[in-house]
Amino acid sequence: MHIRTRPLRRLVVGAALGALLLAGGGPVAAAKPPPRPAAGPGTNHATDDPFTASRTSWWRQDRFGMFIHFGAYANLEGEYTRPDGTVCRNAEWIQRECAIPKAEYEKQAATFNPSAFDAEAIVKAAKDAGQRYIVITSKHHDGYAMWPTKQNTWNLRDHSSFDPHRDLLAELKKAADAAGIKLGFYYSIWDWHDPDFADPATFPRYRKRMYGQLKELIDHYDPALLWFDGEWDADNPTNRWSRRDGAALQAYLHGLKPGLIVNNRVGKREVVDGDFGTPEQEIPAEPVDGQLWESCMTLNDHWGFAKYDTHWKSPATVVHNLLDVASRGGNYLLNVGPDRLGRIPQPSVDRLREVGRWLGSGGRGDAVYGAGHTGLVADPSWGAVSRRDDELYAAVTSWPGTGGSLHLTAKGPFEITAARVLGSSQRVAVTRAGDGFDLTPSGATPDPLAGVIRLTIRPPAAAPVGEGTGLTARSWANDSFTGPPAAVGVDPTVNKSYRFDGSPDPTIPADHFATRWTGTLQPRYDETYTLTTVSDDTVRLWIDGRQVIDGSVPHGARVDKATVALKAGHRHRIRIDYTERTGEAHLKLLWSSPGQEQQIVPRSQLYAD
Ligand code: H79
Repeated sequence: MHIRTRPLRRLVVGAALGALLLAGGGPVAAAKPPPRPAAGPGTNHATDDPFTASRTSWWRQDRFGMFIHFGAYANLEGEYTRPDGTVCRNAEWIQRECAIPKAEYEKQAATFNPSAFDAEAIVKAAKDAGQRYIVITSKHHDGYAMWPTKQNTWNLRDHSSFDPHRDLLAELKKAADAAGIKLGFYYSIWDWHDPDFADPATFPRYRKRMYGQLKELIDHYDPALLWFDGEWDADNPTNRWSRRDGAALQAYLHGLKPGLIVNNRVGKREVVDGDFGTPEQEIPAEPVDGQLWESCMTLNDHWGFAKYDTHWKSPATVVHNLLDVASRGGNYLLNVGPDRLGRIPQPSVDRLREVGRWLGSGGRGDAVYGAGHTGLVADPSWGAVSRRDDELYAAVTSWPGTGGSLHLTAKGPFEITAARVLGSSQRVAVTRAGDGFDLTPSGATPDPLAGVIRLTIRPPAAAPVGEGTGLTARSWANDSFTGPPAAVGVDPTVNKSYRFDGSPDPTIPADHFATRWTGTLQPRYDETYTLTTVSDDTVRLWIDGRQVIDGSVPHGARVDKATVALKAGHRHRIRIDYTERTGEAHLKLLWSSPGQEQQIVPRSQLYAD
């Protein structure tokens, strides 16, 4: 939002445009300004900061979710016997990878009858595991809809042997609501079944049906989240999903449900796409720069049910993964693949229950729920450390032998005032040692999966929350900062997603503009901060007159970082020069430090000239 605090000096082009609009018809005498546009010049599509918005609050706290891959492919249970008798194995990609003819895949789907799908049992399995949200495939790449969509007949009601009076997604929604579990839907953009998908001439027809299906999902099941996939460039069938398609879809969804959380595959999986990044089958070594994130992972080696796959992860591995993820500020979405009748495999249920037992005893969940990354300590080799308020949770996956200790490397100035092992009465001796602390527990690990030592800390001294109102923003209708600015105001935060059609002001067109932010930046800690910009097309950042980021060669969405020693309460001069040439436009300013988790630099710490 661009708040004007000073009279504007409009460019001639702006005045001419205004005259043109007036001449275009309508009551000229109307004195009221037109409502702010939802698109076009003057629009910023970044409506909030996902790192701190109430919209994303549940998701940031909950940390642990259940992914469910269930579709017509489950009916084959991972094996396809070709006409020549040979067997081809896969799971949710079986139609494509085993080259099953379309007619044949349709024929097998007609016998799909997940009569044993028990929404309450599934929700209970998630709840027992300590999972607080569920994301289920509403439609995978095979295009088969798991609800009675009105857009086509390639769905569970119209093309199966399932009870036509049942609706799995409605059943799951009801059970999830009753248990206080959030429900979201996976939806594949890439569609192998719809004949209109691959051809640019017919794609608009597909898109209309896709928008129709997404509206059905939102209207009928009110999902908390949409998890897109299949956005990448692909052949067989050709996938031309573009960044422009992604921007339009995100705006459409936002219009349908402003509180919706959406993953980055709604666009092209870039740092500016959606609300969160989606590392798949991997855990990033550090917090992901510039965006929230969630690692999705299988419990064996397949997403969909594969009857031959017994390569299950151990409960210890799952717990360790969850602890690693939480300590880096991410979420963990752990998959189950129900069988042809809709039952979660027993080995999955058993493992989930064991993970839940671990999380639910001794208050160990505090190391995960509502906990996040801390820069106060280095990642230890013996486990992972998360922070929740003024407590650190040292999750120990290799507990020391008798008398042995665990070293904690401190990266910021803090004290440990108390230490205890959760779910155990043993004592922990804390001594200063080398670059940090040694923790010496008096006994053996309280649990074979992992033990958690809760450390109460006196955090680094913080200056009070500031009284800033944002930075001065001057914007030009050219990309060279030439002449008088077209708009001057104060921006509470530097958090802009103009995308393709927006700009800083209705008088500034969507291409070839520039903004210069100036004022002061007031940190709350005496620490080395990492200042992060997410930019498209160019950015330059100065702190106290020294240039620390130079992204002046035009580029697509990109992250730049600078480390700068700042002084608590001191007001450091800041200047950001940003330009948009053509295409998409984005610019965000974030910070993090040992005492401060990554966030958009808040308004209270920014002061205008
Ligand atoms: O829905 C799950 C997967 O089906 C989907 N994303 C998760 C959440 C996914 N799509 N692609 N990939 C995962 C990675 C791509 C792997 C591929 Fe292949 C290698 C595609 C073709 C070769 C995997 C292996 C699928 C077929 C063989």
